Parts: sequence; structure tokens; C-alpha cells
Amino acid sequence: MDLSPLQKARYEYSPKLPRMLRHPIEEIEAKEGKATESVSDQDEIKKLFPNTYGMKEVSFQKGTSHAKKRKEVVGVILSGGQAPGGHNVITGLFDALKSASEDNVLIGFKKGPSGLIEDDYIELTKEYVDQFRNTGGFDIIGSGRTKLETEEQFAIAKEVCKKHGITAIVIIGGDDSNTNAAVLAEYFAREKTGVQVIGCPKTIDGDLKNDVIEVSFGFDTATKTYSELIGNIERDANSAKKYWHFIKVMGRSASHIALECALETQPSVCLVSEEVEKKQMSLSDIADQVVSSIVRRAERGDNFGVVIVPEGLIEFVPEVKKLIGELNDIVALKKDEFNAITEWNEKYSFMEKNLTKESFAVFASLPLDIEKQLLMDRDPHGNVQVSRIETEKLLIALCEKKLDLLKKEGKYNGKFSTLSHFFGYEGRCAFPSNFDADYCYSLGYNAFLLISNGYTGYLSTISNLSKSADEWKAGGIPITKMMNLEQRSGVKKPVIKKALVELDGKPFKYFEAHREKWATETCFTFPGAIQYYGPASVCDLPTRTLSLEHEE
Ligand code: FBP
Repeated sequence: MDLSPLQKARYEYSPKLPRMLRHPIEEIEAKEGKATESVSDQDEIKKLFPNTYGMKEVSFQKGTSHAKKRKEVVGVILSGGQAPGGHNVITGLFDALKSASEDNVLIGFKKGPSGLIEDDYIELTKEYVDQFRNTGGFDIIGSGRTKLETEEQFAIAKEVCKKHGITAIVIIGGDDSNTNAAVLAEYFAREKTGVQVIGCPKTIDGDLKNDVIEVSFGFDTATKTYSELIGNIERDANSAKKYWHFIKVMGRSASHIALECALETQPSVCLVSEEVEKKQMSLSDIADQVVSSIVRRAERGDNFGVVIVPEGLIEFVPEVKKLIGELNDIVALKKDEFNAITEWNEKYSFMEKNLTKESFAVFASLPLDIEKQLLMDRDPHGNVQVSRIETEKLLIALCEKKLDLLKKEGKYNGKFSTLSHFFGYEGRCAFPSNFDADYCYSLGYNAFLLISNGYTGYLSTISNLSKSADEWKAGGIPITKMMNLEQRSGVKKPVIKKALVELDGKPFKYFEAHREKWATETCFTFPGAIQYYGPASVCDLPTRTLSLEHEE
């Protein structure tokens, strides 16, 4: 394999572990805290997880280990969308396993959860994992979105584990994948297989978080990558002074990515889906917000600007949310009938027949491309694939209409030349920032400690992340603690509750206090590329979101 100079250099990087994990493994003790409850629907979740509900939070500290002395054979799975740092979770897990005993084995199941069911695996050796240290991507074993949920799949998983003598499975994934991890842990406990399941919080979206999981891995690197690109576009816009750039950034549901990029780059406008929902803003209201900045800037002679649009926005607009909810149910409940239709006209009539009158009116008012995008395949969890809906183009069209009208009324006489962008896949496999490289390595290392101390149905947690890695804290949180019941594919299911942007949280409050100025004046800031080597004040900085959330 040909190596770039950075790739070679990153192989040599030693990720920083929290101080408390630097002791020899036999000197690390698990300390249990309070018993936990699910975030809501406690009675129902307890019934669904009789063996793994209510377990205690765990933290690690220096002491005498009571870990089991046995040979560990651990299977690891990367699940869902790529996020920078995934390789380091695996190298951290590998190093911990081997530092406990050279006899321990790490098996990587390939292409996501389906690897476990298909028994498609590779035994991970030092020589092999060394090629992936501190690099981006999930290509060490591949990833996939197969959902593990049926008894039949679990029975196969049990057999595969038995065949390899597997003692634990580590699932590296987002909210949906860790929901599956909890269900698998419950199944293995119920069947008394002895196989433990540990999850690791992954997703660039940043929506898998709570008081203990301060951020999911990948968010740091992805937002820094997008912010670099947005900053570059801002500088281009400010140089040429002729385009309005509409930039959609990834993040399936929550607007954490958009907000973090806004804090880093101070664009003219950043839309926040959670605010749209709270204020019940219609598509027209959203366009008005953007137009207000365009008009104000035009009055100053500035016919350029940057608008950040969160990928999930469309699902938060009340009328579209209702429409998508109905579409999801129709597509799930009348799957065969719907899938048999090939012609667009027939699909359209099918929707006219099955949607409520109100929702059909919204559907019919959208541009044809957006209608088609709303009907594209759902992901395996029943979600609309918002990354494929061109909301940024829809917004441009809505703004154009409004500006034409204002022009006719003599209230606007600027120029509105636009360019649209979507930053998503560009950020998911970047070389992990030092923060993500350190955090991920620690998550993997810590996952081994949870395994060797006998825990199952837990997420590996590393907290106190706004401080230097020295002061980070390691532990585990029962996955059932994060669950609630939600409507999925037409039925109520236990799932990890997504953490959306809190409108009374510090990051949004900071943004809210500054956005009026940013909307009128040119206040762009240019974060530049991620730096891997140099002063810690430049290279090890966490995101603005994390710093604001944890500032004292
Ligand atoms: P995860 O939740 O699996 O981490 O994936 C998040 C994400 O990157 C979203 O931001 C995006 O909407 C989606 O994946 C895209 O999915 P795909 O990779 O299947 O196109």
C-alpha cells in the first residue's frame, strides 16, 4: 500500500489515555454508582429488558482489579455511518486485550452487524491493526446498517459466538446500533450465553449524548472539516462578493453539526431545526428568516453571504414532519403495494389516496425533485434518508420567489446569485483530530475494562472531555438508561432517545446572542484545516459546543 506522508506520521502518534487508564490493568478497579432508570416509559422498558434494566453506572479508578481472569475472545463490529476515529476504538480495544494477556483474541466482523450473522470475520493481528492506527475510515473491517432485531438473527449470533468461543461483542455505533446492542445484550443474558455486549458511542451527528456521554466520537473531526470548508467558502464569498452560498451540512436529525459549524465560522444565517420545531415555523417562515438577512445585507451593498442548513431541517418543519410521519407509515405498512409501483404518476396517485388531505396538499406543493426524494428508500431503521433530500435547493427556490415579490414591491433591489453545497461524506472519514484519536482509543481501551469486569448492556464512556486527556474519566453507563419508546415503521419500539440541540443550552444561547449581527454585517471567521502537530492550544482543542457546554 502506498502511504502519504501524513499517514506515515500518524502511525507514530501515541493516543493519550486518561491518567486513570494508564495504570497496569490489574490496578484498575470498577466502582459502581447509583442504579439507573430509563429516561422515560420506565415500566414498559423494564418489562422489555428484565435482565438488563436498572443496572448501576460504573466508573474506573486506581485500586485492585476484581476483573475475571479468563481468556477473552472479543468480536468487534462497526455499525452505521463512518465517523473519524473508529479505527482507534479498535486499536484501543486491541491494545487493552493484549496488554491483559497475549492469549486474548480480537475478531472483527466484516461489513457491519451482518458480519456476525454471516460469520464473515477476520482475526485482527498486530500487524494488521497497525496499518489503521490514527487514520480515518472504517475500512479496517467495513461497516453496514443491517439491523439486528429478530429472534432468528439472535439465535444465529448465539451459534456464531459459540463457534468462536466469543466472550463479548463490542458494537461501535450510533443510537440505533446501540439500541440493537442493548436488545442483543438482553437476549444473551436471557439465554444465559455468558456473552457480554458493550457499545461505543459513535456518530458524527453528535446526538448520542447525555450527562455522561458528553459527545459521540467523530463529531469533533467532522465539524472541524466542514468548518474549514465553510470558512474557505466565506473567504471566497468575501473576496468575490457575488454569491450567496447555501450549505447543507450532515446530521440526520439534530442540528448539532450546523450549530457547531456556525459557532466556528459565524455565517450570515444558520438555521436550527430544533428552533424551527419549537417556534412551529413553516417553510415560508424559514425562507423569511433567510430573506431578511439577504435584504439587510443588500441594503449595505453586500449581495453575498453564507447560509448553513442542517440536513434534518425538513423533518422539523411541522407540516413536513406530519407528512413524513404519514409517508413512513404508508411505506412500511403498505410496503408491497407501494414497491410494486414503478411509474411516478401512479406513485403520486397512491399518495393522494393514502395521505390525509392536509399532508397531500403539502406534498403537492413541493418541487417535483423534493417529492421524489421524499419517496426514496428508507434506511433499515425506517428513517427517511435526509442526506439525499436537497433542502438547500428548496430554500434557494423559496427565497428566490420571495425576493422577486419584494423586488416588484420596490422593497429589494439587490442581486441574488446562488450556489448550493452539501458537506457530509467529506467529513466522515477524515484523519481523526487529536481529540478524536485520543477519545476513540480511550473508548476502545475502556470497553475492554467493562468486559473484563463482567458488564453487559453498557456503553463505554469517557467524560470530562473539555479538560486535558489527563483528567478524563472512564466508566460505563447501562444502555437502557438512555431509552424511551418511539414510533418506528408504524409500531412503538424501545430506542435510545436522540439528544437534540437544547434551545436553552449555552451553545445555542451564544449563537442566538450573536446571530443578528452576523446576519447583517460580515463577521466570518476562518478556522482553517485541522492541525495534528503543533501547540496543544491549536491541535487539541475540543469543539466550541463542548467547551461552551462545560465552561465553568
Ligand atoms: P450514523 O447515525 O450511523 O452515525 O450516521 C449518520 C449519518 O452520517 C447522517 O449524518 C447521515 O444522514 C447518514 O449517516 C447518511 O447515511 P448513509 O451513509 O447511509 O448515506
